[in-house]
Amino acid sequence: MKSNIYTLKEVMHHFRSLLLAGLMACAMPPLFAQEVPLIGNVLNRQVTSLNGEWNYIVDVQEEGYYDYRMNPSRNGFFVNAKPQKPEDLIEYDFDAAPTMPIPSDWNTRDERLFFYEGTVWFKRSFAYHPTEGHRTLLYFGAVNYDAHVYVNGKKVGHHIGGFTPFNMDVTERLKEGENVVIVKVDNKRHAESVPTLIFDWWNYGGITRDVLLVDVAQTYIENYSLQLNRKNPQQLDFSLQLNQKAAGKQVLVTIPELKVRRTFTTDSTGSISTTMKAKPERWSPENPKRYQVNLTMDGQTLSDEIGFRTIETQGKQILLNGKPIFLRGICIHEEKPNGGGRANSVEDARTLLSWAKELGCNFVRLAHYPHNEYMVREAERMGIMVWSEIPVYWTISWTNDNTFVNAHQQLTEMVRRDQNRANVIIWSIANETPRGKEREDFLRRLAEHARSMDNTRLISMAMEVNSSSNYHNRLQDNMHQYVDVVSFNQYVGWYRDVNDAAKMTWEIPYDKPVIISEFGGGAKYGLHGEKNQRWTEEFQENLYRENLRMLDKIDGLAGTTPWILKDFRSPRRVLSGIQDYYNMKGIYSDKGEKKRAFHVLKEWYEGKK
Ligand code: GCB
Repeated sequence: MKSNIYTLKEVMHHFRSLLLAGLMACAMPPLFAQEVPLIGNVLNRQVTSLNGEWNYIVDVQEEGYYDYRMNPSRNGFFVNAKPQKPEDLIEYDFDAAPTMPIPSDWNTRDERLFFYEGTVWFKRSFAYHPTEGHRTLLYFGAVNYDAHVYVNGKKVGHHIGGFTPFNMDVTERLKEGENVVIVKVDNKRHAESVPTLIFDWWNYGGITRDVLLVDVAQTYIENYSLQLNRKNPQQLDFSLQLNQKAAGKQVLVTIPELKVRRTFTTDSTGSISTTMKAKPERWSPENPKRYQVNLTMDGQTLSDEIGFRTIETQGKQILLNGKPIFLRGICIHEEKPNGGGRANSVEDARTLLSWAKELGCNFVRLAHYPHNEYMVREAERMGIMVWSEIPVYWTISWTNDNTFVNAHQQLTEMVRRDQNRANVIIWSIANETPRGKEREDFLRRLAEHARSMDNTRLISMAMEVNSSSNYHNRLQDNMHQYVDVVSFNQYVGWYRDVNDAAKMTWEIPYDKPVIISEFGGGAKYGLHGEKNQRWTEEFQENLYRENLRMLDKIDGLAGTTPWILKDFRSPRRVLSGIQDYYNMKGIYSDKGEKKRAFHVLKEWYEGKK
């Protein structure tokens, strides 16, 4: 019988949960007045790019931020001081400092910074001419990991999390003529961060995605969502949010190809939530059809290209537009081919995605964090479905409230940015995380939050199996109840004997589709030998053969995303002559050369079409 007497710890725990739930329910007040909710569809807005050469200063001891007693300094590098008199002592000068192109990562841009994890300051000047009655947002596609942003010497925002966008309204901070933006970027790892202290990819630091000035009206469309209704394929569900609680604003929605032309009026919260009739062709890998959609308010039009599809599950099947589909996938890190560095361009996206296409993929798992917007949009154009993930990974700190708030925010920003992309079918909230009661609490709340923001996509996470005997594997994970698709990683043939593959049996006791979200092994391109010789292409080829045979026996297998498209940089992979700081599990080399396993997987995918 359960006693009604609670320990102090339980009471405190309960209280904390209530407090956090409350905290999450109401939007958290920003620390800086300039921090405003993320705008959607930034790429189709009126923008001025601040990409290009930025001066940078490497600041190992954060001399530019703290004084010698470690108190935040009022006169830090952000004031961009210049000597006024010959005797003035100022021990930094952005304009004399070297430059690097933004977006990029410092690790591959400056040889001295290859392994560097710490603080670097960036500065750029730009000319600005205010437009009467307009507002200006300063938008960052991503900064890894901790960013303090200053405009003309004043702080305008602080953002944590290396893979999602954020923006600030800097209208009042800008002036006619020359302006200066300075960003302090710190990519040190911490136990309470997301991701945490250890992770198997390169911790590329810097302003890794686009920096844009966005011109908007006083009252502007902050974000919107346009989706095909799951139950009624002749109905579109539309919602829109203005930046202000402005009632009575008229928004004209047109979709010329579908002859849709409707005007809606905002309510007292500055929102619209409605439906409209339309009969669009469905977006699918075979027919990645998108429609031009225009939203016009106060004479200004915001356009987008939107695809319409449904994605749902039925028992152990995934249904795209009502029909079962097998997800022929591959995992990808956001890294440029040929020497690494963060990828962030249409060209990078096309290269990586065309390699996946050549393999026969209709699906990619963008691991282990949200990738740049070009990647998602290009995949949508090319007919490739996407699994998008937040970096809740390995030793994540389940009990730290700040960690939860951080993960929650990254999830919000991921969903808000890509909520109109038809190809995004799965939001993933974690990868290989340690079990326990606290985990359940943390991940349940994330899953509920994802669903409350977007109930039109599937939720998953990469789990792990426990073997109940040597060769019998049973997936037993309480989190199954919060996801739509059960996914797990397994490394038979790499972290355990390849000959076990034929003997393995799998039991997934849930009536849900199954994705094997990782399997694979390393090989050095061009290294040949017997199939039992580790690191050879033959070893990896045999591992793939054995694994694919094994996968065919898994009941309810709805797809797989082997690990990984191409070799990628990782500080954990130190074996000289073989790894040299690369994880070698790519089926392409870093240069795009196909290893033998490529052909095995491609052939298997042919059979899954
Ligand atoms: C995993 C992780 C992935 C690693 C991979 C490996 O299970 O999810 O991030 O890179 O294994 O290569 O061991």
